[in-house]
Amino acid sequence: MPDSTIIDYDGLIPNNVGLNEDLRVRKALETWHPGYIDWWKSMGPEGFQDFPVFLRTAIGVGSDGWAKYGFVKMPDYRWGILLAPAVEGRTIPFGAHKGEPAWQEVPGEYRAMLRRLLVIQGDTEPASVEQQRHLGSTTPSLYDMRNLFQVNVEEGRHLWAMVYLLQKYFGRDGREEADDLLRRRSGHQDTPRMLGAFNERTPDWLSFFMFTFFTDRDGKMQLGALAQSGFDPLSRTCRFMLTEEAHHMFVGESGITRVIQRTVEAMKAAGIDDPYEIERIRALGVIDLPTLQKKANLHFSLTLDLFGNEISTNAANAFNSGLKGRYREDKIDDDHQLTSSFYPVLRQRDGAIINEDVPELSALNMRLRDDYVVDANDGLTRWNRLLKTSGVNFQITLPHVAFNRRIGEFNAIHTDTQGNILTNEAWEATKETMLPSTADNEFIISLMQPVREPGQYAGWIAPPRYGIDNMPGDFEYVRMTS
Ligand code: BYC
Repeated sequence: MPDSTIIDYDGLIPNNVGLNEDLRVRKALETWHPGYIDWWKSMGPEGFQDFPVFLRTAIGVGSDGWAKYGFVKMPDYRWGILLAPAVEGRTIPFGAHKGEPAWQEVPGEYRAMLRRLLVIQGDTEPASVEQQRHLGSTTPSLYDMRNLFQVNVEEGRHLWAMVYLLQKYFGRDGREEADDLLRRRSGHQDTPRMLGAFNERTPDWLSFFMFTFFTDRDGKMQLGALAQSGFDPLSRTCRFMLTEEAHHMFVGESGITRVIQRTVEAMKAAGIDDPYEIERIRALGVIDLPTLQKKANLHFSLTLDLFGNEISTNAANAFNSGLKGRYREDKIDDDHQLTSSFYPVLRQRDGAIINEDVPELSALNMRLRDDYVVDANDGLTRWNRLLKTSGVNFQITLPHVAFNRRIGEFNAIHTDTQGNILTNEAWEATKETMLPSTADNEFIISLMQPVREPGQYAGWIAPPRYGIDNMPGDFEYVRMTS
């Protein structure tokens, strides 16, 4: 096994998986590389590909000092294949094979299931880059533009991570899947991305911050569950991806915090106490809090759909076979086989939403979704603390999990944000009080005027508290000359 603490930067593809000695996989990846660069140039960030960006590049896989910062033109970014160090003697942590040595090769009987998980995970990564590709031209600052591009190049690296596993362990069909990952397009009528939320548009920066807060957090939960996998290369891959993922959620959480901060500052300066004086607040050029709440309602509900059906045989099989665990499986104190335990699932029965205990194995999507809701709520607490200390009488809340759903138990009903079931007529009459209306979206878009002077910020968002890598406030994070 190659020494995974040493990263080889000499070849075309930086890696710590010994690509130099693995000629077949190296050749497959080098063959895939030009198609990836073509995809990046045509579907990646629009318009700023030749400008140096202050980016972080992974240079190690240890817990400290794993990245370095420097100016890079995005197409020259060193997309590498990095796995967290192997844990000696690791065993399969859950399911029917619990306690057996972790797999270093694909277990034949689970090949198709594993490939499907890799493809779905891989598909989300380029999808998000495609969704965000137009945002550079309306950036609120160079700092934010740099963060957007950082997120984008790392999603690109996460695609490489899945493509490596496909190419290395799945031969010809892995190569075909890798090619298809570059062929599908977010929102395309004929060749869409695989999961619903990854075909939605990200037309403005508020959507971007909400997406990185809510949808990247699904990434955190799903990668957390895959990091437990008994297929060791997947576990190690996901463990390293999670290191990068933390920054993406920071971008979302701090982005919304800065939006809230600017709004409450402007309200105070104008002597407005009532957050529902929407027109007066909008006239100040900031985003009113009820609109922020509607955006949170939208992005939360779209993201819940990514957890699949509450009751799922796929999820049960993935767990039983040792491929996909629960979030923080290693911290849970039970038998890790779940053959006789039950889990409460929210269901709709005869016009009411009720809790029903079902065999836990079949409820694993629901359990992961529950863990997600707790995690998302933690993030909201920080926004609400800011609102409280600023004296504005408003709190951002998560809507009920049945609200605005397309997948799972609640896909055929309408509810309000409290989970009260609505008739179609009541839904049509009230939905624009709960989800962004066309007018709300137009207002947000009207604020999206680019600001590209170092140290300057659009009027609807406060500057960050700290620079990237301790850089000063007027640092030119993206150099506007090629
Ligand atoms: N849209 O048994 P079920 C990230 C399909 S985000 C469309 O409940 P399962 C990131 C489902 O495929 C994390 N179709 O499914 C974030 C199945 O179809 P088939 C991404 C959907 O497998 C930001 C059928 O419905 N990673 O990393 O238990 C930026 C029956 O459903 C949807 C993963 O998701 C949907 N929303 O659960 C960048 C991890 N939901 O096979 C990146 C890998 C369900 O019967 N994926 N369907 O034709 C999985 O673990 C599971 O496949 C899912 C679905 C949780 C997605």
